[in-house]
Amino acid sequence: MPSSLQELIQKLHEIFKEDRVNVEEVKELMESYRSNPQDWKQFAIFDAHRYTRNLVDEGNGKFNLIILCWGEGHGSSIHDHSDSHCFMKMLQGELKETLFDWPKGEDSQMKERSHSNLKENSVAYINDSIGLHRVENASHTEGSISLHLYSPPFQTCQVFDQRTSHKSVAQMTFWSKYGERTPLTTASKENN
Ligand code: 2CO
Ligand code: FE2
Repeated sequence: MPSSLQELIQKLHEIFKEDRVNVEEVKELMESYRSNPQDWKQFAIFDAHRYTRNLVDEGNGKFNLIILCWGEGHGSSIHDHSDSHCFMKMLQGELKETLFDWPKGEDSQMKERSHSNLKENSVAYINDSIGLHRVENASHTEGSISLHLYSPPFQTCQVFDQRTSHKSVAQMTFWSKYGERTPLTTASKENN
């Protein structure tokens, strides 16, 4: 059982040396790490307006490990995961995950398939064959922090308008890398 985030990262590096990903193994390993703010607080940089994506580790090119900080009421749009595995572990607070089917036609409303509330230390998993999701911090009083593993790493995803099913491509950007705020660029769009 990893006793720190550093140890978890080491074990993830070992697992991802293999070409095939065993989803259950990764999920169980991430679940077995008990969140300790001392391990990750240097990466947990919030913004007042939007959830932030903070790069922690590049997994030898096999995965990205990212800490996401969700202020009160912050949420993502409905999005896919660019054919990658997505593991999401709660480090602090709670998040609401809403699942959606891929839209069948254009100009139709996207119906919510199911909801779940992700609690501290739990791990959720999604990929494009499972469907799409929206993730939000429904709390009006507490921030939430989650640790995401994406394999293989990706830089863009598709985002969907719930009312019309229209999709567009969003760039995924980092608010910080290795605990250092990313220099501002002219790119205006952060996250999806
Ligand atoms: N996929 C979103 C992102 O990386 C976060 S929702 O959880 O997968 O910005
Ligand atoms: Fe996601």
